[in-house]
Amino acid sequence: MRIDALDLYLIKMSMVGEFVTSFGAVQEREIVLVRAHAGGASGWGESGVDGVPLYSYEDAATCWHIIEDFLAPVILAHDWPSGGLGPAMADLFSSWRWHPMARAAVEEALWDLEANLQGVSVRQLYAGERESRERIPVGISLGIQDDFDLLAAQISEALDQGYQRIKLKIEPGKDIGVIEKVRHQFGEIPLMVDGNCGYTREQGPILKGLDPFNLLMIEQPLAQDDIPGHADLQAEMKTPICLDESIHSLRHARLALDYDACRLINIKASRVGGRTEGIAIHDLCADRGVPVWCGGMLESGIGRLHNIAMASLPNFQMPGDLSASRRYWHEDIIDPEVTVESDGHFEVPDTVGLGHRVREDAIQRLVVRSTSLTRE
Ligand code: OSB
Ligand code: MG
Repeated sequence: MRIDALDLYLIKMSMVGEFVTSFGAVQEREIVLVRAHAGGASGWGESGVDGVPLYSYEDAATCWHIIEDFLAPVILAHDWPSGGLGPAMADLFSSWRWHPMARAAVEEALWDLEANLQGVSVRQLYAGERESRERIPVGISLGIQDDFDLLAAQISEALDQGYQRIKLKIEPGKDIGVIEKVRHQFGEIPLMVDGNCGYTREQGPILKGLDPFNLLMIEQPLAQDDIPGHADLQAEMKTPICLDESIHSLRHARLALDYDACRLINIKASRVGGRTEGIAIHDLCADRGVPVWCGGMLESGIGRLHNIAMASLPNFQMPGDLSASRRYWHEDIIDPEVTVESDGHFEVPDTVGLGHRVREDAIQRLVVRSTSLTRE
């Protein structure tokens, strides 16, 4: 089978509110979308990149370049099997180095294409032989907020909306004091923090100072390339460490678990080069008795639906960063939008493909660059 075309879109979506982390503030996202066509069907994927290389070294321009100049020519020339497009792509590029977010976007489009060709759900393809759940618990990630009253209002609103755990972004100087106040005001709500690599090893005492607050976990406090530092810290803390930025592959996940550098892993397909690798990390963690959860990259509805489908796999044991469309967007590019039920769950679609319609009209209004790549 041949892939007939890959369409690329760069869209700009302005966010409902600014999102602040230890690495910077985001108010508008630059999102690269991919649509793959074959056999009269198509499929959509989204990369986790943004306009500026803050969370990752990739940005929208490198993502576009890698797909257009390197991935697409190989994909369009390849003779594909009639099933398993996602894993086949992972295999095809297994000796190529990095650029996970560029690969993940194309790989997602191939998974959705395949689901549409076969008339099954993306959820069913991601689950394969595994059980998958119809409903998944949902958590929310709240950015750094200088005004505590505003943060408290956001927490109250999230709890009212049913979100089953609250993640707060922290950075040096905006950590222990904030968490102390949150515990004082909200009691034992399911609470965790994310440092986004903002702390040095020397700031370990601050991180250890979070131990008395009974947090579900502390996510990625130290630098992304400091797995041993996280291992030393974990040995001295009772709060479980969860790695995000440090895990770019199955091998990183194995290394981190072997070193006891974390007790949990946040899986983002965009960070690990695609759903095939993400699911392999899910399976490794399941074998080792380590729970995982699904992270987010402020995705539009397309990436969000792929995340929700993947998070239906059995070892996604904790609520993910999978909030409703309206948490980030005035208007999402899918119809219907993703909504959270009052008991803090999402229904995982099990109809063909992603299960929601992609709004091409909305994409056309938001697009700043597009191209359609076809065989020579
Ligand atoms: O570290 O998980 C993170 C957003 C952008 C970049 C990194 C992260 C995040 C979030 C929000 O925490 C996740 C989401 O709701 O999409
Ligand atoms: Mg994180």
